[in-house]
Amino acid sequence: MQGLTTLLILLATSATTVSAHGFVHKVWIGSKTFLGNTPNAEPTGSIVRQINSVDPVKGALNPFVNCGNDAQLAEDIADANPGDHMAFLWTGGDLSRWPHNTGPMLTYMASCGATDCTTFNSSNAKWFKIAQDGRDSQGNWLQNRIFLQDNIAANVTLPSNIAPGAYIIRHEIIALHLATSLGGAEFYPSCSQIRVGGTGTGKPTSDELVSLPGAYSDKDPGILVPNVFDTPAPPYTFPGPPIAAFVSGSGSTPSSHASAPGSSPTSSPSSSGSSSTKGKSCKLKRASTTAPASKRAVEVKRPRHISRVMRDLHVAVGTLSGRH
Ligand SMILES: *[C@@H]1O[C@H](CO)[C@@H](O)[C@H](O)[C@H]1NC(C)=O
Ligand SMILES: *[C@@H]1O[C@H](CO)[C@@H](O)[C@H](O)[C@H]1NC(C)=O
Ligand SMILES: [Cu+2]
Repeated sequence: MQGLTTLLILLATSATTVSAHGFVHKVWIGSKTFLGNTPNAEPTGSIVRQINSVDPVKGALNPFVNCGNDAQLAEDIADANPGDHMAFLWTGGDLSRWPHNTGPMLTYMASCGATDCTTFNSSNAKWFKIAQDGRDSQGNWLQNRIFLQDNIAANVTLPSNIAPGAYIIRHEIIALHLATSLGGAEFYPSCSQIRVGGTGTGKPTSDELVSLPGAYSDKDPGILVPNVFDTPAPPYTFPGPPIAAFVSGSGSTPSSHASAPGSSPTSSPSSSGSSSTKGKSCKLKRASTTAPASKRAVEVKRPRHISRVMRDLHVAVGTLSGRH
């Protein structure tokens, strides 16, 4: 019994470190870099709407599913062009590496109407989806890449024919390590303000627009996922609407990244080409370089095990302290 207590305390101690949650620390748009404000820090000018806690948003109907915990208007808006490569660097609150590795990453946009977004309250915005990344063809979550290595960001390509205007771009990680139970999924949304130029004509249709909260339910198959740790990886059904049709018609190559082997059509498509086109359009300079293919093959074996450890740590902490 004493041994068990010691083990639980050890687990709880290490879990405090790994479950630091996080926020978007950096955004790249084309060749420009923007910093996000650390939650609760004195804000400086940014395009990223500041949140007040690194903790996950829990519950699909939580108002903070909109843009993150108590998200505030941001002062700045970034210029962007259709087809630009964007990247979102998620870190822990102390700028350590992102602590989660299980679950999808999704990207939505909403028009700020005639405003420049700096005064636009997004709680009633109408959102459309432009990208979603699930698992790669080996069944490994793309989210796991940002967990495994420093300075790996999530990549998104702006639709190449999107109509000009001011938009909120909402990048979201859903962490599923506790999603085997109802209400366990952790939502991490982050909103940035961009002004898209060009002469595109691409717009979502009205039936592709959703509210957030509103687009998700706690019982959605991509949010309550009892089989999330099964091997081989079962098909994954993304929550929310499909990617807006004008996006897949934009000329980017749809990739098969999101679907596990043998997955059903509902589990695809993936990231509207964000994975397949990023190599060409990506201008990022990174401290850490992509691992060679041989090394990557080794890495892809690790995550399952880590997922389980992470889940167990989280469960242990949840049991002990009611966190999460
Ligand atoms: C937006 O409106 C909602 C509901 O009225 C309010 O709770 C929230 O604080 C507002 N957000 C901003 C960023 O002003
Ligand atoms: C984003 O793109 C960079 C550069 O190609 C790559 O190293 C990185 O792994 C990508 N991120 C994800 C999450 O796939
Ligand atoms: Cu967590």
